Amino acid sequence: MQKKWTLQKAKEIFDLPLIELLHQAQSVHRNNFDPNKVQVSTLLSIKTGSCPENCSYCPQSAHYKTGLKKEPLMEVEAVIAAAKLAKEAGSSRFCMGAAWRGPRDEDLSIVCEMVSEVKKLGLETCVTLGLLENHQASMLKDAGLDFYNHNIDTSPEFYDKIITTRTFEDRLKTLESVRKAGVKVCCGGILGMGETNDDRINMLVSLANLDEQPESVPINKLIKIPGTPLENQNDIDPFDFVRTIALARILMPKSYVRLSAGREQMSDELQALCFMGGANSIFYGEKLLTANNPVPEQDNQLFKRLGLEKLTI
Ligand code: SAM
Ligand code: DTB
Ligand code: SF4
Repeated sequence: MQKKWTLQKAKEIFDLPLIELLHQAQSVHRNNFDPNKVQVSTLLSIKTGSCPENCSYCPQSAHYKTGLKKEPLMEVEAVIAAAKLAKEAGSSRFCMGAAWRGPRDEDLSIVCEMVSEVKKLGLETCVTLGLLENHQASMLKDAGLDFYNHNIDTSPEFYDKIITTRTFEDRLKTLESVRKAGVKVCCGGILGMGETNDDRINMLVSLANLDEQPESVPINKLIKIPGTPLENQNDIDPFDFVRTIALARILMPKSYVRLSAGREQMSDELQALCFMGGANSIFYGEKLLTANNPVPEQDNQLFKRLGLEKLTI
């Protein structure tokens, strides 16, 4: 059983002088990972828009007018073609996302087919489909799924300021089903939604104190989507962003900490500080699910300038 982190201890770490915090995070990182290797995942939205949930940040929620083009569940062949391109571009993991509250079994069977086919290409597989029942997690496991992404998004205290159509506990229940089925967990959140540093710390303590820590921890920076309630949110202080990454590294030493959505709005220097603080994974490819990501040439250039290499599986 791993040790439980207290809020007070986590806060002390978060509040260290920045250089000391980065040093501690980098030391933890080096004890557990090659410091110059970055894991690379590519996303594909396999079902887009019309989501019944009211997540205040999300372009795909049916509650907000974001002008997004809706798309039904993709054909398996088209998904395989996208996965092949991702592999050729150097991605090691392919993550398929659907804008559902949770899947219906009929749809899940099709997603299972996508998972088996993508796995055959030699890629790690990940899906994010919303809330799952135990039997659905097992269906995905049987199809060969490696990771399930399901974010807690923020602290338990701030959660209902952002989403009211499902609870923090609902999310934890799905994470339990995923674990029980033997699928690895990808779970993180979003920064810059108006939460305090205490909320950020609480979110990380919640993740770190799960019975088993998530293997992947995506830290997203809010992409402000016109039409959503958070479209005019103030930006997070970039140093608080870096502190949150560094704290994630220290609290969850063996997890891949992914510098996720929002990199298009970050400077190269800020991204470099995040890698220094222990981030060792990114989303790669010009699109996230529906929003833009830096184009691959730009990321290749950044990796070259920083002497970083893509991790191969
Ligand atoms: N519908 C599923 C769910 O919510 O679990 C899966 C897809 S959902 C789009 C995956 C994650 O993307 C969310 O949990 C959230 O953390 C992140 N996300 C969505 N919109 C975002 C935005 N505008 N900025 C940053 N992250 C965002
Ligand atoms: C995660 O934490 N971030 C990714 C992935 N998991 C599924 C999604 C980011 C979505 C950003 C907004 C969009 O592209 O629609
Ligand atoms: Fe739906 Fe997921 Fe977007 Fe929430 S984050 S509105 S559940 S697609």
